[in-house]
Amino acid sequence: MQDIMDTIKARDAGEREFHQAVGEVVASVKPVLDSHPEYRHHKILERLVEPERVILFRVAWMDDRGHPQVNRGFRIEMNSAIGPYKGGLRFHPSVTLSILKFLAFEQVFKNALTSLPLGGGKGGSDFDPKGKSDNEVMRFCQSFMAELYRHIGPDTDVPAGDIGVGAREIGFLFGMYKKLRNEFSGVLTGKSLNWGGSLIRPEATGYGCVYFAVEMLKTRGRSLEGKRCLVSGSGNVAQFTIEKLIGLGAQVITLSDSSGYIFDEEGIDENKLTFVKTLKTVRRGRLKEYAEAYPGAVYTPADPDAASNPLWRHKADCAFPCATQNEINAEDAGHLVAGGVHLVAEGANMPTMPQGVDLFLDSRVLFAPGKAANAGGVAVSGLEMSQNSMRLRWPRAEVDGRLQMIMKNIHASCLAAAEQYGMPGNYVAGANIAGFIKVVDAMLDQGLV
Ligand code: NDP
Ligand code: 2IT
Repeated sequence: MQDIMDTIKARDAGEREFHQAVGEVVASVKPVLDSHPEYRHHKILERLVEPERVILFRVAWMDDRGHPQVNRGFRIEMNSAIGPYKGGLRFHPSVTLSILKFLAFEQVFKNALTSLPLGGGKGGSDFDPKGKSDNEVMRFCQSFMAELYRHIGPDTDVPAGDIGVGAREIGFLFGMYKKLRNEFSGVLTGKSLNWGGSLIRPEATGYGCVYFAVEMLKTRGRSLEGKRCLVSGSGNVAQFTIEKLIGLGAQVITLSDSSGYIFDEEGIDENKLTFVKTLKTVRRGRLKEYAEAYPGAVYTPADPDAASNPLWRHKADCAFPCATQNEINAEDAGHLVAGGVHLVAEGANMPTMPQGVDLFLDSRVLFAPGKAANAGGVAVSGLEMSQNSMRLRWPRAEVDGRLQMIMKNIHASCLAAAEQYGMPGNYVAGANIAGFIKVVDAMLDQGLV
């Protein structure tokens, strides 16, 4: 185990987030390797941590002032043992190879947990859509796809959205793919409804995360009714996490963006959520405006030098981090536990740092790692692919019903795997082990390729 970590630290020097994601999985699957010598014999871990293919390319585009701009584009095709590469595209200035490799690695196990035939991948760019006009975003997306189109396809690699990539970007990317290939296919998911998208895909990650939380609470005879909930982020995942929490009678008292956070003691109701959706998705504004619209709420600007995030200091029952990676450190986790939080479900990918995860597990917090709790998004992407292949569209209730069933099944498989390997109730170990076994057995079946 130590050898693997030493090797990737030397070979992939500086890829901090990738090391973090691999470290967690490697630690979880040790008992599986101990009882399956064939996995070690076939060097399964060594093969898993090496992407099948990494594509890195220049994205040149013209801004509105007529100035050329250059960004970097990436697609990590991590593992195709159980299906075509599948995973989102992230457009954010913080994007690096390390971040996309960690996301692609997590995606492999997450996609296996959905029980759908989806391999793992991730991509994106250090392009920042903030402050760009629609025309600039369109030109960037067209240039990005002018390279990516030769590497993807409905049976090869099917990208979707992630941070900074929503319905607008998917539309521009799809338009360019269709023009270059002369093909109308299910090559991207998260498409708009009237040209191949699936009902419930926009809601899926947030709703799925709450469905997972409901399952965890049931194991202790509890429900979400009347629970005070902390949510971070205010994008796609946060919005629909809040929507489902409100629907199930919980009270949501926080949300955030990269500039600061809102504390609304009275709770975010449906009207306030509609305001947030319009603000963030249509007007692309800053959350600060929430406190101007609702004077009962308090806005606190983000302090990048602070040792901890004050959002996690509010007393609550449940927490749903839905913004980005490493947004809960050990100190934040300590505040959450001290403030009464007994459930944490990760809507974002890897929002909790390893020491925070350990603290939650030691404190018997019901803790759902992102690769289990946020798998509803990619699961409904898988259902969008099925509908595209059949040239059919399922009704809302059908997709939502399938999503609920998938989240229940993921919850059950995590618990069963954790129990089988002597770590009952540990959803981190359970998710890693259940996802790992499915992928590595497929790799062994397919030989050394
Ligand atoms: P969006 O772009 O819709 O929203 C992202 C939100 O997080 C925004 O509120 C944004 O603030 C905030 N944010 C982003 N980066 C940072 C940062 N570095 N520091 C502080 N705040 C930040 O993205 P999504 O909602 O789609 O994604 C959120 C998380 O969920 C990510 O971890 C993503 O990987 C994960 N995820 C997404 C899925 C999906 O289907 N979309 C599926 C599964 C996981 P601001 O408005 O200021 O940018
Ligand atoms: O992290 C994720 O699972 C996503 N961004 C969604 C991926 C997808 O293909 O729908």
